Amino acid sequence: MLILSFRFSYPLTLQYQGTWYAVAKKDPVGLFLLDNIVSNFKVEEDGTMTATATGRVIILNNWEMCANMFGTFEDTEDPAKFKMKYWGAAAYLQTGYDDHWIIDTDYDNYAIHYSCRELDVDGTCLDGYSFIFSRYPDGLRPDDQRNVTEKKQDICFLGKYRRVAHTGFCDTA
Ligand code: DAO
Repeated sequence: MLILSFRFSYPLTLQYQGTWYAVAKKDPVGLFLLDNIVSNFKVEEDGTMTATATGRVIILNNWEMCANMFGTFEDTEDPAKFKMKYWGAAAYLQTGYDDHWIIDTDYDNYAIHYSCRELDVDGTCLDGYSFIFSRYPDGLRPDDQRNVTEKKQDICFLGKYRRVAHTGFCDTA
């Protein structure tokens, strides 16, 4: 089991609020969010965390659009490991209920999120996805790269990420 070595509990979650740009993603089977992925985290008055995310998707084989997604997080015994219920603003968008772990963050620059949807018989992850988030749309600071690479290795996803472009596709005027 992966032991998280940073602190993620109230009131630190308050520092986690705000905008995060996905700069890299390891896709699950049946990938959904393609690029221009921007997430916004909020801590509600009762202390629970919620998030919105937008991103370019292609649905019904060929229809390219911007998906508006919502997520709510249920606590587990580990303050950085959540169950995330998510759904789209429209009924034809994906819904799900995934493990959602925050593997590491410094709150101000980078964050690594991980989800394993299906475990293999040997305990490795058969179908999972991961986002590398930055507070900046153009990528991680060089100082954070080494740390993020180490964590990608810890979750056995090293070499499986693709860059997430930000072209303004989902920007509203
Ligand atoms: O892109 O294949 C995929 C996985 C989609 C997960 C969508 C979750 C959206 C809800 C809030 C995001 C918080 C990071």
